[in-house]
Amino acid sequence: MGRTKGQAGQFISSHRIGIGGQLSGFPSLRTIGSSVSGPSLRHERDAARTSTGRLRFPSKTERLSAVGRRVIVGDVHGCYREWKALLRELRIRPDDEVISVGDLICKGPDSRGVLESAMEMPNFRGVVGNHELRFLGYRRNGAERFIKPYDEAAMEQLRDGFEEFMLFLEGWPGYLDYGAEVVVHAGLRPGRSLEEQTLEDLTSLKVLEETGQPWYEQYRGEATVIFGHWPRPEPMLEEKLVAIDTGCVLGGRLTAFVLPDRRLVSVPAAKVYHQRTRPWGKALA
Ligand SMILES: [Mn+2]
Repeated sequence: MGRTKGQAGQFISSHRIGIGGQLSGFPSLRTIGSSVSGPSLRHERDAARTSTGRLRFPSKTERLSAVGRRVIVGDVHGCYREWKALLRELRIRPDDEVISVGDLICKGPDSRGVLESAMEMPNFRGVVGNHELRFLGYRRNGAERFIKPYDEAAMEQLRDGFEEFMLFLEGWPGYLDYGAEVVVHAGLRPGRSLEEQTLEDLTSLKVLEETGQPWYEQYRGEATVIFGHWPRPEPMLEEKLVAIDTGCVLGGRLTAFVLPDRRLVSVPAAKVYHQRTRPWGKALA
């Protein structure tokens, strides 16, 4: 679905599906080419011959089920058990696309297990979160001087085969643009097109300095933005804004947003893995 110009000229995209979010000076993050099959290819493949020999194309409903669902998962933070439980709950099939909003790793008990599981999935995609970005930074600049206390456990978990994990994370873009929906880790700065967003904002934006308001209160774009990063006790489900970080690692829940039916599915955290240092929903996490 092509998008028209939104207010303040936001989020004009000529691509059906686009990915991106490069920050100049951040060459370690490469964009990958659009690898989501376009609907036309799918239709051709899924067309079946009828008894009269004519090609019969699937109906819209059949097409959606053939193409599979788009399952967008909130911040996992190494909560392997909940990650697996959520995928089980969703009855993930091979043709479903599973998309992480980023922050698959850090703070939780098993960053390695979560990453390995994602790497094995045929239709997995991720957008980069601030924690992945920091690990990619460690790889470039050395971790010693910059490492955060809670990174040490994840570092240890990822030590064996570290480079392979980093190569996997390096392939994640700053955003995924599906036309009617955009997936991003943290936020979009109002008044800028998708292409103009910085990786810093895409992975970390919470509050606008000028107004002290959350970025999404100023969002006037046409696309529905699905994002994580900002833990809250309940997901936010609005027409144009879907927030799905429900603080699993803090003892909350792991939440997925399922398209095309716009359904929220979540599983409870088995325990508090990481102590919450701020009230729910407050900035500066
Ligand atoms: Mn985050």
